[in-house]
Order: sequence, then C-alpha cells, then structure tokens
Amino acid sequence: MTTDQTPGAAETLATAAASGSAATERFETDKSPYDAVKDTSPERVDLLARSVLDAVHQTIRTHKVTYAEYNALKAWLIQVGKDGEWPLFLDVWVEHVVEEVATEHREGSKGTIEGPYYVPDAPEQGATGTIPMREGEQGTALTWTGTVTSTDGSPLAGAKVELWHADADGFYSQFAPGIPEWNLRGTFTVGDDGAFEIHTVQPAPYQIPTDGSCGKLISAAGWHAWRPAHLHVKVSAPGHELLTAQLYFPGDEHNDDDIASAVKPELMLDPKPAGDGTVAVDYGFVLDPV
Ligand code: MBD
Ligand code: FE
Repeated sequence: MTTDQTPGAAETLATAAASGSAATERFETDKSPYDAVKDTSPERVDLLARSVLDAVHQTIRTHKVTYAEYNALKAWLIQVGKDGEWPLFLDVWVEHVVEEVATEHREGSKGTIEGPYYVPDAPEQGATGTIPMREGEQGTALTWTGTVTSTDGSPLAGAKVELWHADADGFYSQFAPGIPEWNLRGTFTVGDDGAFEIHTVQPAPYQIPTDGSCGKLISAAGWHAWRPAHLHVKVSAPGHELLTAQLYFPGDEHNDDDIASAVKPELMLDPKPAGDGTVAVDYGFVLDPV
C-alpha cells in the first residue's frame, strides 16, 4: 500500500492481482454466498447443473474441441481462481443475463448489473451533498438532480441513493491501492419531496484489468477490455424493490460494445453545460413496490 493519495498515483500500482483478489474478498465478506443456496432443492441443482453441462458438451461436439484446447481451458480456469478473478469474470460475462431475468417484471426504472466493486455503507451525505473526493479530483464537475418516486408517482421520502464510480484513471477506491477509502463513494438520503442533488465528477471510460486471466481471455480472443464511462447506483426505499443501475453518457465510443453488455438506452444521462465549466443533469428513479 502507498500513502500517496494524489489523483493518478494509483495508475502504476493498480493490477489485476490487486483489484481481482480485492473483489473476491469483498464478495466473501458481504454476500454470504453459500447461505443463499442452502434451500435450493436437489431437483433444482440437478436441473441447472445438467443444463450447463449439456451446453458445454454440445459446444465440444459442435466445434470438435481437442485435448489441447481442453487442457488450455483447465489451466485457465485454475488461474482465474488463483488470480481471484471469478467475481470479475462472472460480472462481466454472465451477470447481465441474471439481471435481465430478475427484473423483467418491473414497471419502474430500468436497472443493470452491479459489477464487482460495490461496497455497502458509504458515508452519508444527506439529500444535497458532494460525494467524497480528493482535492483536485480529475474530471468535469457534475451536478445531478432527481427524485425517487414509486410507480404511482408518489415521492419516496427517506429513499437512499448509493453512488459509486471510478476516478478519471478508471480506478475504484478499496480495489486499487493509493486511493482514500471512500473516494467517489457516497450515500444520499432524499427528503420528504423525494428529491436529491448530488455533486460529483464525470467518470472516464473504464478498462477492466488486463494483466490477469480475464485479460488473457480478452487478448487471446481478440476482444477489447473497455466499458463506457459509467456511474453505479443502488436506489432503495422501504416496501420497494432495490434498484441497481448504471448511468452512461451519450457519445461514449463504448456504449455500443460494452465488454460487460450492461448498457441500455434508458440509462443515458445527458448532462448539459451549466455555463460555469460544470455540467448538470436531471435524472430520477421510479421504484416498484414489493
Ligand atoms: C466494472 O467497473 C464494472 O462496472 C463491471 C460491470 C465489471 C468490471 C468493472
Ligand atoms: Fe464499474
């Protein structure tokens, strides 16, 4: 760990080993992964396991997979675990379909994937506030106003908007070294009118770590590692379904080829110049009652 906390200092230090294994630790700490499946019946496990294996077997037959390729797969799977990159792999290439299925009944705002870098209990900023950031934090200042309402249009007093995003170098606090613990992570609690006003900086396009196993797959397949610039949010209110979303910016060159397939047209923030060098946007959330 470094004690240099100036913007950009993490750039040369952030590695897949750091962010990948940090994401694994975070997952194991917060999500009680094994508790969630305790009640899954043997019939359900049998169904899902067989279905996944059938798809693998079919791929092998269709494409005449060789022993060399099978052994390369084995070596790569072992390395993904050693690198701690399973959260990264799953959230980039699988989570978007889980999210699609989990939220298809909703009438309120569209959401998208959480990704590997959420941390609960970010510092409380009230209804109007500035996300924790360093002096001289890079990026255009962004003022974001909005309201949180229920599907019937009523404001949801006390709703929480948890916001987290990468810095201008594409690094997340707590997952890359040299960044203050809660940098660019905050919790905003709306007032009785459901309104919030958040001050932050516009994020930059983001490249997933390329020096680990996920990066190896990307380069071996001739893919790219980019996600468009994005803000992550979780919006919650009593009696309503938790909304997990990301907001994107029109014109980003990776909006149409996000490596994580997590962009939707409903999730575009279109900030306009406010005249003083900053930009401003209005974008609110509608939550579905439970
Ligand atoms: C990210 O920042 C992210 O949002 C996702 C989905 C995957 C990897 C890194
Ligand atoms: Fe992200």
